[in-house]
Order: sequence, then structure tokens, then C-alpha cells
Amino acid sequence: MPVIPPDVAPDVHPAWLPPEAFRAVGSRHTLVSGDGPLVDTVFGEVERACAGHGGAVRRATDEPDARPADLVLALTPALPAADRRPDDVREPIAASDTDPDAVPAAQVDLDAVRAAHVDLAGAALGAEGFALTRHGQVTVVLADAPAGLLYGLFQVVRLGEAAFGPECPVRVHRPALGRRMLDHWDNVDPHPVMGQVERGYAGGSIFWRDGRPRRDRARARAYARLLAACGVNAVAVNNVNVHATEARLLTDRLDDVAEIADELRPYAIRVHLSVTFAAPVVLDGLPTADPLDDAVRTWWAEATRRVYARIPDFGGYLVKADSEGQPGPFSYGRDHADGANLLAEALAPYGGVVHWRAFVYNHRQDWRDRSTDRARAAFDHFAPLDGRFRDNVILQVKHGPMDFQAREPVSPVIAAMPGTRLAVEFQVTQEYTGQQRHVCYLAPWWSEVLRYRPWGDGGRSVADVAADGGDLVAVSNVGDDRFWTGHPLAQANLYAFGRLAWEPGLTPEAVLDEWIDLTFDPARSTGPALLRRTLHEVMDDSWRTYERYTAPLGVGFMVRPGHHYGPDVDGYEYTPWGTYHFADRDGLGVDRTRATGTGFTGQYPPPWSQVYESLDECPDELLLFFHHVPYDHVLHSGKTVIQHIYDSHFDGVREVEETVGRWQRLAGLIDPDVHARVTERLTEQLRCAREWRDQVNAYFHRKSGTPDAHHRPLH
Ligand code: GCV
Repeated sequence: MPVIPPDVAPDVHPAWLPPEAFRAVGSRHTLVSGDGPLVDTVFGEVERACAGHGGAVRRATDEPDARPADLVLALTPALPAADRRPDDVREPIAASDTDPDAVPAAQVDLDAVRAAHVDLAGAALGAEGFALTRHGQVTVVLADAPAGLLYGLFQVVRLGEAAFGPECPVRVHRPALGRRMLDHWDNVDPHPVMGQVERGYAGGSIFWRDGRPRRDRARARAYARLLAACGVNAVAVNNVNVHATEARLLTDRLDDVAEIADELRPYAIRVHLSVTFAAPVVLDGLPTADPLDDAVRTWWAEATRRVYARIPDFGGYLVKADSEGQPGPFSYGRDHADGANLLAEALAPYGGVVHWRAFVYNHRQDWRDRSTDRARAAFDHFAPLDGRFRDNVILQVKHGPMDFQAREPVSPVIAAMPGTRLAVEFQVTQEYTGQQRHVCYLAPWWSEVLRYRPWGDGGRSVADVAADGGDLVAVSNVGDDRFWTGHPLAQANLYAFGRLAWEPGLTPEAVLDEWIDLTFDPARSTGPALLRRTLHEVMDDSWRTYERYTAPLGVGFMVRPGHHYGPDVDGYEYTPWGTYHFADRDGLGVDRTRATGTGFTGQYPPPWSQVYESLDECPDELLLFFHHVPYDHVLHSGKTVIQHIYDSHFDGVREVEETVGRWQRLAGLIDPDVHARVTERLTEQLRCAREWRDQVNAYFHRKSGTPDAHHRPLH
């Protein structure tokens, strides 16, 4: 039975899978070979595409076609033995040898498949990989397992007409990271402060509303489809801050989770659940949640057994413990290895994993105490535990040591735990990067992080470390907004996350081109070059533009406390949250050196421990993260710090003004709804950027008493 692609409400934007994206596939003849639910999904996708674009699709078990296929999607185990033995040329594919007229067409298909096999030379494609080749007039996708066939189909969709061009040798595609996961910070019950989605900027949750599951099956299925098309294969369906109702998803509300799993499964996405460490106490009245208590271990084993009985392909648990008020092992005098291993032990018999977050710090710090450094916290808590975690514990580390700022160094934890599986966590939802009201294409930022080499040139990269652990994770930016992400251009961040998790070496520009091609179909627009060029101009550098008009030189925060939108230079300065800039009349920045500061630089291996320690060597963009400097300190750029602050804020706003102008050029070239929504968001972005510029510049002008060298208004 083909799986029918979902039909969402007509006003829901199709994101990167509009019907036009399937034109190249849907206008051709396709042969699908293999069995199983995911193969049914592949067949259903191609069938839908053909219905819209005039092509045809058949299964290898159907009556043979008189004409050869243009596209063959085949599972290698489903091929006749001859196809797996390239030296044997007698057997045609499937049942076509019963009809002599059909042999030539089937023979063409067979030859193409066989050629692909020869080229593969026995290489294993793995659980999700696929091989793609063009032989003669036939494009062939081979996969060892059904998920690979699904990803192979979406690769052909991505390539469009280019998939049906000249012959090309076989290319094997395998994901660099085994698990490519999105965490939803969605609440089942709306939280009185955080609402339905914590840090969500795209409406309500697509899974939950007012304490109940939404049961919008088509929307959930369509989400899964979008995710599969960019390579995501795991989703955690509820907030890491687990409140009373959400805690029950593990037990008496497990059916709600199972329903979501049923919608995501046809697109190869496994469901994970955020659980509270206190579950045995809050759900069953046990006197303790002590990880070393036998009754607690039995409780988790039993709860987990029931989860797998209901959802056999359940992915595992996600835990925020001893962090921002969430319960954890510290309450029982145990450490985080004890805590994580407790859950890992319960999950192990079923192949499940526990994602244990390293985001543990003191959020009740005394701002007067300059020796406590929030940046140090994750390393101080977790590095000593290296080697003590079970194999199915994945320590999930935010990419920076603080909290998803527009600029931070890479977290030193990533280099500190060779004996532990690590996942790197990004934030697609734009909590600190404009809240999906500002255009901020984050792929350049993530790409920089993934390429960073903690041990210096020649050493392994962050992407390599994450690949060893197996996971790249991100907080989703999706809600029930009809554009999915509020700001239509923020869809590119979601797409880019999936693509970089599959292939971290992709350039952000190439990923953006893929997204543009799928979403906007420039080839059919009246101004393809203008469309592409403008989108690149608007998006390529938008993260750096955002950085320019917000907190300077890596110092971070300066946002309105609570909702974190817009400027408030001293908003967090005298609070317990550990996020300070220490500006006074002489200078600003946080001294994190070993020589005179908090010693955070010592958490890095060489060469970075030395680079960050040294005022001379520290990169400009991170200067104020690592050093407290006078306003007249001269940067590598040749500017003083204070002049850099003024200049970058004027530049940032000018760039947003240019963006507004550029966007106007696209009126009439793209969907008017998309154009209007982005126009509306740009108006707010420009207002907010000016506010940032004026507050930050006025603040530092007043503190430093230094005039702007270019005599611009500083208020
Ligand atoms: C889910 C930041 C956010 C919180 C979030 C937390 C986390 O502190 O502001 O809303 O909580 O990170 O990552 O757990």
C-alpha cells in the first residue's frame, strides 16, 4: 500500500516541498523495487508527484512497462540475485522475462542497476545511505535499507532536472551523523510565562494545544516529510523543562506520544521524550528518585518496558537535570553519571539512548562574586566524569559555553571528554538571534562551529567529535504558524540544520541554493538571477549583520530579561543568571584568563588555551568574552574597541536598511504572501536594529565619554 503524502490546510505554506519541487521526478517514469513501509512512502511520494506532473510509477512486481524507466529506486536486498552478481548477465529484473516484448525495456533498467552495482564494488550503504548514478538514460538510486531509499528519493528531488542529465558515476551518500535530531520545547499545558512553546516564535505547538494532543495528523505528517527531506531522523516531542502534565507522557499519557510516533514513522523519524528525573516521585509517590536506589531502578525499568511495548521504535529519553530548577541527582548527593546511567540502564535492553544535557550551572549566582563563571560550569561538572557514562548515554552539549548567543567560543566540553559520547546542540529557534522577526540565516554560524578544530590545525573538528558520538541536535523553530517558522526565511535555518547534520562540510551558500531551488523554483520565475542573487544578499551575511547591531565582540546578552528580545544593556548585569559584561567608565568585558581572571581559558587544549589567554592573539570577535579591556584598546582591525562599537552598530543598521530595499525588488517575483510576511518582519527588524544601535552606542558613549570619530548622533 503506498503511503499517501499528507494534505495540509491549503493556507499552510509548503516550505521546501511545493508540488513544483517534484516536477523532474513526477514527469518521468519511475520503477520502485523493494518492500516495506518506508518503500511504500517512497512509492506514494512518486505516485503523488506523477499525478501532478504526468509521469508514471510502477513497482518491480507490477506488469512490466514497454518503456525503460527514467528513474529506478531499488533496495539492494530486493534485487534478483543476478543484480547482486555483476558477472551474471542472464537474469532480467523482476518478472519481466515472462513477456518477451518487455525484455528490452526491462533490460535497460537492469543494465543500469547492474552498472550501479559494479561501480559500488560491494560498498555497504548502511542503514540510511544510498548510491546515486546515471547510466545511459536511467538514473539509479540504490539503498541497502528502506530509509536510504527515502533519502535517495529526496536527493533526486533536490537535484531536479540535474538528476536526469548526462551520465555520471556512482556517488555514495551516507550521513556523517547517525542521529539528526530536533528538540521541541513544546509544552502540553501552556506555561503561564513561556506559553505553549518555550522560546517558540511561530505560533502554537504542532503537537499540543491546551493540555491535549492536537491530533492534526496531516500537519504532523507534513512536518515529518519536511524533516525527512532535509535528513532529520529524530524528534523529542516535549520541552526539556518537564512540568506536571508533561511528566505524565511517560506513563498514563503515553498514548499521546504513540499517536505522534505513528505520524512521524512513515518518514523514518523516531520519537524521543523529555522526562523528569523526579518521575518515580511525582508520578508514583516513591519516597526518592535516588539513582542508586533499587526501587528507583526497578521503577525506571518497568516504565521503560511499558514505553517500548507501546512504541517499539521509541528513541529514548532526553533529560535536563539540576538545571534552572529541574530536579536531578544532586538532590541525592549523586553525580550526573549516576543519574544518566540509571536511565541508560533502563533503555539499554531496547536499544534506546538517553540524551543527558550538560547545561548545568548555578542560576542563583551572586553578581558581586566575580570568581564564579557560568562559562566554566559545564566543564567543571562533566569533564571529571569522563569515562563513567554507559555506552547509550549521549551527553548533549550546547555549542557554546553560555547559551546560544550570536557569538560565543566553542564549548571546551567538546574537547574534554574522549571517553564519552557527545552530541552538539544548536538552537534553530532564534531565542537570541532575532526571534524569527529578524532575518538571521544561521548556517554560517553553525558551519563555523562544526569546522572549528579544538586541538588546532590538523586536529579533529567539532563535526568529527559529534560524528563519533553520533548526534547533532537542535532546538526546533517550528510552530503552527502557516509559514511553519513565523518568518518565512527562517525555514532556511531548519532546512540547513538537517543538511549540515547529514553533511557538515556543505557550505552555507550551497545549502541556501538548495533551499532556494526547492522553495522558490527560480528556474520558472521571470527573474531567476535576480531572485537568487537577492536572496543571497539578504541572507548570506544576515547573522553577521545581526551580530553587528547587538552585543559587541562576543560579550553576549544585553537583551531584555525574561523574553530576551531587544536591547537592555544592563538588563542582566545585577541578576543571579551569571551573564555580565562588567562595563564601567574605563572598559568592559569578562576576564576569563588564567593569569588574572576566572581561569576559563584553561579549559581549552592548546593551542586555543594560549590563543584565548593572550590579549594579542585572541580573535577580535571574541575579545570581550575572554578579556576585560579599556575602551581605547586597539583591535587587530586597527580600531579601538569603542570606535568598533560605534561603527559596527551604524554598519549593522545600514545593512538592514539595504536589506529592506533589496527585498522590495522581489515584489512580483515570489508568492505575494511570503513577500508580505517578510516585508512586515523587516519593518520590525529595522525598528529593533535602530533601537539596539542607539541604546548600545548611547550607553557606551555615556560610560566612556569618548566621542565618535565620525561625529554621528549618539544620543
Ligand atoms: C528550555 C535558556 C532558555 C530557556 C531554556 C534553557 C535550556 O536558558 O532561556 O528557556 O529552557 O536555555 O536550554 O534548557
